[in-house]
Amino acid sequence: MTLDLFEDALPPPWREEIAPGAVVLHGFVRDHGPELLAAVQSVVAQVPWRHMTTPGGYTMSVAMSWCGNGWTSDSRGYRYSARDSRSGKRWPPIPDILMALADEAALQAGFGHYVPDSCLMNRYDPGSKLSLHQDKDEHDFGSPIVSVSLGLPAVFQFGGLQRSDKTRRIPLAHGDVVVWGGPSRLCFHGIMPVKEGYHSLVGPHRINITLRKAL
Ligand code: MD6
Ligand code: FE
Repeated sequence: MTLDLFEDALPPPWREEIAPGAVVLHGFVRDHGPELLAAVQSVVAQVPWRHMTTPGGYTMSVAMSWCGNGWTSDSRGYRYSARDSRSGKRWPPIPDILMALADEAALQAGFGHYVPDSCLMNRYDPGSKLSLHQDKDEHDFGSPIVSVSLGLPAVFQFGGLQRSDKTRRIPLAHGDVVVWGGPSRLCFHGIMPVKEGYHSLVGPHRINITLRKAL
């Protein structure tokens, strides 16, 4: 698929390699906020924001929604599934604009064409955070993750393969895209508590969209 949706963002957004296999495309989708937010809202209308419980029994401060292969929980815990185990219905499809964005961003970052099958969305209200974690529930660690930041800024923590490894802090702003794979794919990472603020398009929130190959 060739869409020139993102072409005007190409010359040259500031491309920053934060680790081998992890690239920040600063401002990559800065000019596409309204369409991206509309895509998020169309998904959230079908899969309302929800605060998940961690395996340790904590309620997450981040609210989540998803499309493509989404989360389901059953007696075995959380896992990716094409369907909502409660209703038996498929989760909504990934909007075209997000599929196009994932492909363009993965290409720009040097990973080649990319067809994700899962999209998780996180909404952070001021004070919300995401503790250090690894993304390891996907079946395919060979594919990168494309991560889009919208709304309020945040500080991304990025460490190594051990939880105790030193982390660096990378500021992420509205319109930034992180593409992350290869030797970085299983690195610990998190989001520091989001500061109070108001974004003209998104309001008092940060929204993160991650595109993945999960199944
Ligand atoms: C966030 N992102 O930016 C949380 N995971 O709100 C993630 O946890 C993440 O950005 C894997 C790859 C890229 C990410
Ligand atoms: Fe993650």
